[in-house]
Amino acid sequence: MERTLVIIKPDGVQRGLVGPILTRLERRGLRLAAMKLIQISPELAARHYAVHQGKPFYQGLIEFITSGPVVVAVIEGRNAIDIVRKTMGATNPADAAPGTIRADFGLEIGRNLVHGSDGPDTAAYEIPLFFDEGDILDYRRAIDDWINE
Ligand code: 3AN
Repeated sequence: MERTLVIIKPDGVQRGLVGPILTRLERRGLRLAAMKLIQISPELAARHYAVHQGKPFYQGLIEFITSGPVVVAVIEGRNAIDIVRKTMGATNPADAAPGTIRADFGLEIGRNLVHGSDGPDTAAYEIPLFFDEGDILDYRRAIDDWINE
């Protein structure tokens, strides 16, 4: 099983799309391992988006992600990182395939609703920024055998 960090960004929370976004991930069979509603501090945002430091959109990105509550979650499943990325769609909602979260709910790159770790190294870096190991629950659901062979 693979774990990935998902953030429902301030636009997703403000627009009342927490449920619909989580539903799309849950419906695929992915399992919630941890989740909370928080407001990200500028310091935490800087650590999370460290790779984007110096880029033209960096300041706006930090301001946006800290502008209101977000839902952060650890989501797990087989190939969870790639599956979540494909379910979210391309970074720019204008380029995202219909049926993806970003295409179905968004229009602009700076308001793209959701974040998902982009690889195993990124997930390993991002998850501990938001969760202690003890916050991440290891459990099985009755439906798991109907989702995974
Ligand atoms: P993703 O979230 O799909 O992994 P990244 O990691 O390339 O995309 O970018 C992180 C975030 O930075 C994006 N979710 C988006 O909100 C923002 N971003 C990326 N590129 C741009 C851009 N050219 N203009 C404005 N915001 C951007």
